[in-house]
Amino acid sequence: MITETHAPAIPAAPATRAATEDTPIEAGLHPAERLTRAELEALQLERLQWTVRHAYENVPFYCEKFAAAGVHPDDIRSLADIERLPFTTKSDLRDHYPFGLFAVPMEQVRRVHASSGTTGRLTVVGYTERDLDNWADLIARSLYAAGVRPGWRVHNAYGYGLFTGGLGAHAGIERLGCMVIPMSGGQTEKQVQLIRDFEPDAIMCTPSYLLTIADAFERAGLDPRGTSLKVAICGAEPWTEAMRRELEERMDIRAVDIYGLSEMMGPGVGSECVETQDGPHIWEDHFLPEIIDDQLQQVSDGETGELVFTTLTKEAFPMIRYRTRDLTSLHAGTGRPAHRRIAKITGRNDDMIILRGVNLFPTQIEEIACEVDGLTSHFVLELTKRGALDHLTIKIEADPDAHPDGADAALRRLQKCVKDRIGATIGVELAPIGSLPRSEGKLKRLYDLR
Ligand code: DLL
Repeated sequence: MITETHAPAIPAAPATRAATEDTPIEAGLHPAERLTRAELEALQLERLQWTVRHAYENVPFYCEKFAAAGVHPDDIRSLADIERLPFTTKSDLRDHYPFGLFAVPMEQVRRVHASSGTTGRLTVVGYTERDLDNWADLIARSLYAAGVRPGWRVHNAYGYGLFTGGLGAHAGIERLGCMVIPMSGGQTEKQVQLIRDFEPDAIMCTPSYLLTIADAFERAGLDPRGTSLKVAICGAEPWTEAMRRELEERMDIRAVDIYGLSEMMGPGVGSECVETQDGPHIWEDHFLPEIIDDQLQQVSDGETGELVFTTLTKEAFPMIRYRTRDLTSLHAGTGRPAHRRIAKITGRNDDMIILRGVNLFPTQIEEIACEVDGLTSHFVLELTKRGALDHLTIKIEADPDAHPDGADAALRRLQKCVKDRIGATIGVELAPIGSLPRSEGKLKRLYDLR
């Protein structure tokens, strides 16, 4: 039985503020981006109360979990009361495969997406018409924040299909009033050709795939700085400031970070403003973020921990306190002041490597690899066992333009830098140029061979 299908609407922004702050950027802001923090929090509470009741009344899993935790939707009287609710994890999605966590009758579901993850069953998510509408709005808002404007051409190289990247971005590009080039991932030579022939203003793809595309331009004897592209909207995998600098420099573009996950919606849960490039603003009118520590307790803004989200408007697939496994911290908004930002994601707590007591993430190696002269950012990490101990080896390609004799010295600099900055002793090996797998979407860096 469904009592109220729709989440409470966004109140219109007060007319006086819109009239006095109508700078060109302000003019394109969504009303929810003009709210004060207090107005936003009032909206969040109203929507949280709706979501909790919607999940409780329509998904037996939530009803049972709330009962076991001794909490009822009536207990949610303030945003702080969210801590009374139980967490949801990826295994809950797998256990209810395929549609067990859907909160509306299947006739109201207009689309599903799914992700395979690294292990086990697919996890499936669903959307009503209104969910899809909200999603398109959020991508349009994200693109606008990235500096994309109506009338632009946007080359979409996120994968189409069950992955949320391609189709999710697609609808939002059209929603903003842009022309979409629905290229999807792969066929790199063709990507190069279409970027030359169709002259897009913006590109959407993973940061590692953008690097593959830049390489392909160079291989074809073309200058990647000479394209029509002005901005890249990159996400779907962790990437570093060093990688951002490399992409911006090599392609003469601005690279902006877009964050999201299927369980919340897909791309566009948060996005960075091109003016500040200081971490994605979470669109807090649709998603309520929290950061928790190892003991699963909320920590304050500024402190690092695991990111947890509750959907605020999702009809088909509400998620209560979903543990993302992504490690980051929350910070006050800048470009969109009422909406908090997340710091660049260092990694997921399931891809942390513990090497003789030292914790490290593939992104920390990326940061260093990008900085060492004579090497490229094409590398993989191999984890092996030597006797009882774990051993990590980085296999990395040398810069083809650097002097071949310098490669060994560059490798030693890399090894020393990892030791000095991270405190870990790792093995280093040169891989023949062009031998390592190139990204066509999400790049796999770590190979566990233990
Ligand atoms: O990757 C959705 C997406 C598509 C986001 C396109 C951005 C652009 P999933 O396949 O469910 O969804 O993977 C979600 O990818 O929990 C993070 O670990 C990682 N991730 C996504 N965006 C970023 C980002 C899509 N900007 C998982 N920075 C998330 C770091 C990211 N990690």
